[in-house]
Amino acid sequence: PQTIYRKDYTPTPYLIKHVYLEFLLNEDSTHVISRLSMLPNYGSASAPPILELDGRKDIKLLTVKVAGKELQPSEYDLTEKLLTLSKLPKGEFEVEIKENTSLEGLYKSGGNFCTQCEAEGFRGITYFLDRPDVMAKYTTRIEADAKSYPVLLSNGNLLEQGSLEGGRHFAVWEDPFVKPCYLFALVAGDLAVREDSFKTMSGRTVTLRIYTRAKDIDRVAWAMESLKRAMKWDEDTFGLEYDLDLFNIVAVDDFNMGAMENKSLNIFNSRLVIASPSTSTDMDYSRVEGVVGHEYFHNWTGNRVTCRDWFQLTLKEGLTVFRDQEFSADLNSRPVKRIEDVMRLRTAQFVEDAGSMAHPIRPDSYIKMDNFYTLTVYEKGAEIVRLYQTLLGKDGFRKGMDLYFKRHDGQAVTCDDFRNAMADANGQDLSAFAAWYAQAGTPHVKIAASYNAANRTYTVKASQQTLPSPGQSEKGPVPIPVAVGLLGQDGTELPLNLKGESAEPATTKVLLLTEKEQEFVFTEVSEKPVPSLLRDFSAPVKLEVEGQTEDELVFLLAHDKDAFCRWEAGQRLLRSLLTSLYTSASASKEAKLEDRLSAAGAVPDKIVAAIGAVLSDKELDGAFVAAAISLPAAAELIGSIPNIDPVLLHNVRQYLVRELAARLRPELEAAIKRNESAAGASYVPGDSKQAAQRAIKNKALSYLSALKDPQVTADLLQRTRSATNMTDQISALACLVDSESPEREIALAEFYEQWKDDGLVMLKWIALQAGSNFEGNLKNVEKLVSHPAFSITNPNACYSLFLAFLRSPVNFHAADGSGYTFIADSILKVDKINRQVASRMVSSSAFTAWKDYDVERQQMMKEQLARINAENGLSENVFEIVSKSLE
Ligand code: B3K
Ligand code: ZN
Repeated sequence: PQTIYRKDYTPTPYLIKHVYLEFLLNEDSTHVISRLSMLPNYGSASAPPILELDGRKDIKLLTVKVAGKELQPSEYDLTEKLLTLSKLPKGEFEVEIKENTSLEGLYKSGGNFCTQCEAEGFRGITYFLDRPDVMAKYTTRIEADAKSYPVLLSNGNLLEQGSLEGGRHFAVWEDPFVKPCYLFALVAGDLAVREDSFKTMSGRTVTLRIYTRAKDIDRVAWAMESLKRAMKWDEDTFGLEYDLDLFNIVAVDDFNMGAMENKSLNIFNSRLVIASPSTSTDMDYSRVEGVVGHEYFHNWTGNRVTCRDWFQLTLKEGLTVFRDQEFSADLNSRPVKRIEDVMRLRTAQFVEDAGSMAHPIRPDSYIKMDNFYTLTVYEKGAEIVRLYQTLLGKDGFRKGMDLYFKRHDGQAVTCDDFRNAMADANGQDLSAFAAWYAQAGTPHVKIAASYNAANRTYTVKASQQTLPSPGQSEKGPVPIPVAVGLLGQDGTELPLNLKGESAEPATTKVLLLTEKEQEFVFTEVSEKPVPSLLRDFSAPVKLEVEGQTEDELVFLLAHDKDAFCRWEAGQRLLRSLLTSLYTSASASKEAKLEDRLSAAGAVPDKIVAAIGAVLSDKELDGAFVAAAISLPAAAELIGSIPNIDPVLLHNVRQYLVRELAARLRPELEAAIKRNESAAGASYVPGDSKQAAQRAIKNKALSYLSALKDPQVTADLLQRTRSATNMTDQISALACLVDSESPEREIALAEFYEQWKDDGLVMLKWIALQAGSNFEGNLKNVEKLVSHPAFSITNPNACYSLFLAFLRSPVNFHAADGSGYTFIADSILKVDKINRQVASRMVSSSAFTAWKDYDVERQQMMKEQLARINAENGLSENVFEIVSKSLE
């Protein structure tokens, strides 16, 4: 396989002014005619260079014409991946290609034709300059059988449609905006539609349409509502208006990713469009809102201004994730949204950034671009965009965005262009931020602070270090804004004066750490404060606070005004508690875990009381409380404890859950009672208050379920039956599936009977069982693979089953290696069907971070990696990740 390097970028010798495409869709083959108006881009002096059009072996070329003249096969060069034309005319000319295409790029889902071109799928449809810096206008004519494919869609405006002989019909679409080919889309099928409209800030009316299969069409109201809110939000927040008179969303069941932002024709994974209270959880609702927003926001950040090359992917993805995060924060609880985003970053992106696939948000090389649609490019990329806003303020950030669009509308640009727009609009030098784009790994920040009562000064010493990652042994400092507050003994915020700074006192100050080590001094500090550090998670770093005591953390958990830091204080308490429990548990593996831990009086009253106080605080947002009483994920500890035994860690974690549940039982029961009313009220989509009530109630239930009290178990079974919405129903079921009991079997069977005809709900049923943590569940998971509710050709089903299994420490990491073998077998099987799904299975697995585990498991994981690597006909996608993990 060939590695592509960022440093090798060269401008394209030709551009394309206009693309005319004609699709003749048939059941067994699709005939494509493509007419390209070529523009020279090589400078007038030289002779026309060769033109290399990207393609794929499954396209069958019929004829090529250059400037109206058909070429003989001897006059062009055709390989598996390229069609090369030479002896081309000077100036502009037309290339016409006729071919038959296979189902790559253009494929069928549920009987309908659809496309997925990003990153490099367009070359599977026709020979083309398949690179994002070639931006053209497109006209597309589609012809198909009228009965099987009544709906024919492409980008832009409908120009013409009509019927043809033989029961066929056609439609012609024209997109007036230039775009790269990865934003091309076509849909042909039998689809139901729901229509609405949006009036833009300049008074234009935009028609909005959502297409699904007929059976799903009455469940798209929330997606439509989310779309309208997103359109309004982008106008209000960034002054960005939609630019066409039509916006389409099409839902399909077979889709590798969440959704795709094709110009005016978004294609979505159906699980991110279809929602109803009885079939979707609060989490599903907020995902639909977030992703509908995300794809819509791409219209400006991605489509109007796109990426020069794929290494710049974070230019559009990091920025658009940041935009969808802000959108959701504005519409719901901002603090809770921030906490959720940080959790995801820490539990998944930090792991990726420390593993064998670690890469900068702007990677230096790749084998398959599809492998780089990562948490790093997306979520860490969003954090880097957020740094600008933290530093420049919302107004400064907006100025930067305005300048970015003013300079680059209609262009394909780089991450440097974005940073320069931010810098120039604010008259600031942001060149040091380039390091964030170049360096992989999560920086570790250490802070030591001291109070000088005589001088009334508070000195903050900060240092930073980033560990080496593959291909990057030496790393320098990156600019890190650390937002700081200081709390007085009564919990109020002290006014902050920073030495050497003329700004007004404030209760939060941002310290910009640019060196390896730096010192900041606060003056006129009236008393010894408790510091509140990295407020709102002001940078994607790991923070260590020297000398921070349990008492300080308990104090912050009770008093900090910054919701993130308040939550974080609790997480720090629990993280260090889990670490010390784990350490004592691993010291003597023979005795019974429970006895050893409880004999040591292991869970301090102080911590139980602090958690109990949050739980009982009626003033707090229930979603915040639910997050604050949740234990840190195992993923947050793996990597910080060398050679970890993940099963022991799981057992220690479960011990702590039981301990908290037993000692806080009255508080938990009271919280359930207080919030039970949400179950009675009828479900209102997007009502955060209701959702918060469900969140705290269901969190409390999950604590109680750990007690294995027969009464609780009976109550949970009852709840799976009487729930009036999916959030409550699936939460109760989740509480039952982690251990073997008759109630578990009854609840699963009843749930199946109730929902077996709903594919999306069945995905949840599969995931719950596949992720179950009782010993020996692998045999059930193997049965699930041949269950009629599962289909290995459906990407969602694979994610529900295999990715959920990867998250079961007990079974995936089973000491006999059976979980590793099962996953390796499954990866090889899926790779033959869908290489993108297979590579997601590898990259989501602990295989890429085997060095973090105990030596026995390291050995077994390496064996499986080697076995996958040796497979004949392994895809380049899987090869790239497996081979990097073996290095
Ligand atoms: N841009 C698409 C991702 C395409 C994935 C290609 N393998 C979804 C998104 O980020 O909006
Ligand atoms: Zn995106």
